[in-house]
Amino acid sequence: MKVYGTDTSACTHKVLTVLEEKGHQAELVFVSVIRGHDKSPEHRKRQPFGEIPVLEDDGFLIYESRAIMRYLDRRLPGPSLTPSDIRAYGLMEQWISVEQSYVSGPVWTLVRGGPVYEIIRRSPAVDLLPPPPNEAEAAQARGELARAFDIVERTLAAQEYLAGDAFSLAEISWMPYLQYLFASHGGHLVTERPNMAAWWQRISTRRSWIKVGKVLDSVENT
Ligand SMILES: N[C@@H](CCC(=O)N[C@@H](CS)C(=O)NCC(=O)O)C(=O)O
Repeated sequence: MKVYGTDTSACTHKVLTVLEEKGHQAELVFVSVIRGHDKSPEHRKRQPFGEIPVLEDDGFLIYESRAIMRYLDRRLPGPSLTPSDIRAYGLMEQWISVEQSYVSGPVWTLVRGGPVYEIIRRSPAVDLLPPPPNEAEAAQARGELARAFDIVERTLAAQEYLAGDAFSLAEISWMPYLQYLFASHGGHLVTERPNMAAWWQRISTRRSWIKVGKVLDSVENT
């Protein structure tokens, strides 16, 4: 298998974490957003929207990070990351959807206001990038995250993981964004919520995440 992306890309992290959890090796083919690789005709044949990641499995191509997570979980042997109980399964899907609908967007707004984005903006692609948020936009993003995180906090008062009593794809869909939030002066939104802080401690110390969860630290790695 091949994964097209970079080892500091949040969307690619979801795919790499599932692979690690499954104990499966895949080749990471460096396709950099900042260098414009993702918009090349060659990459658009793999991903017509010009984004990363893409998975190639014996000639079969699939894109969209959350679709790839689900594909890999069914495709590969190893511990299942999808609950067998139908209600827990539904909750896993609910929390993946919450991440996509209410969390990743405001996290990126805050990332654009923080040190990681200063690194990204040193790249030649700076003119193609949106500007950092103004204070009103950043405050709105913090408010949106606070609302979502309060809901998570209440959920985690009664259970250890989003879907119930086991780590699942729901955690893997959230972790890359939380990691980037911590790297962008937004970690207090997690740590000031005790249940969420304990959950983050639990999931971010997993062997898979320790290996995968790298935040961009230089323009060379973009
Ligand atoms: N919905 C896509 C989003 C992928 C995405 O946003 N990838 C980013 C890097 S993490 C990217 O390729 N950005 C390029 C761009 O927006 O032009 C997925 O989940 O795979």
